[in-house]
Amino acid sequence: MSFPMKPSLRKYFIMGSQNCDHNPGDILEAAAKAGITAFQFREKGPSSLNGNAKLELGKELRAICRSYHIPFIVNDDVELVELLDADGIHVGQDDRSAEELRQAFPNKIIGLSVSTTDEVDRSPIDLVDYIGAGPIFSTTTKTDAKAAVGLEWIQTLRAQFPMLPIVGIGGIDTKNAKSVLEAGADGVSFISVITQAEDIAKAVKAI
Ligand code: 3NM
Repeated sequence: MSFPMKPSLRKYFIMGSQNCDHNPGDILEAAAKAGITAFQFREKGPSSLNGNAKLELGKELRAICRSYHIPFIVNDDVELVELLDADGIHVGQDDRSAEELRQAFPNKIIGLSVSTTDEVDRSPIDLVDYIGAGPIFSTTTKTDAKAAVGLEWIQTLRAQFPMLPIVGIGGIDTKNAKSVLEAGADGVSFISVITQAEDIAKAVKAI
């Protein structure tokens, strides 16, 4: 199945079990029902799952995305992309190269994180389907996140790449999401605003 890229980035939810204090499947189901437009399975960091437990959770989350017709993107795990027939893969600067991924997955979505001009200069932007720009605001969700780069980073990228699908990430919530779009992003991606929401449907709609 293919997905139109820019509309898919509009409300892009990211989650792994380490972000959840209750059932991840229930959280994703609620978010999908409320209107997220893409999902990234990011099982990473302290207390995340490995091996078969990661695969089993991935199968459950993959099935939810299929039933809501939203792209299921795996963070930095080529084997899992294949096992789950994911719609795409998202990588950071220190992960597999975009060249290698494009060769392995000619028809899947490839997303790449970029935080600085140097990283842009070193990246084969023409080989990826979208870029993740951040952290826009400060975040405590990713323990090794860099310092916040601010909305100016979106404006810089948009000026350099007028047509490229861009999604902002890092510290995005119901109050500041609009400013990220106004700065030129096609969408926002977020973890804690949903995983820690008292009312997931309300939070997705407010974004
Ligand atoms: N990547 P929250 S910031 C996974 O800057 C991730 O590349 C980032 O979580 C980057 O929405 C981040 O809770 C964490 O701030 C986003």
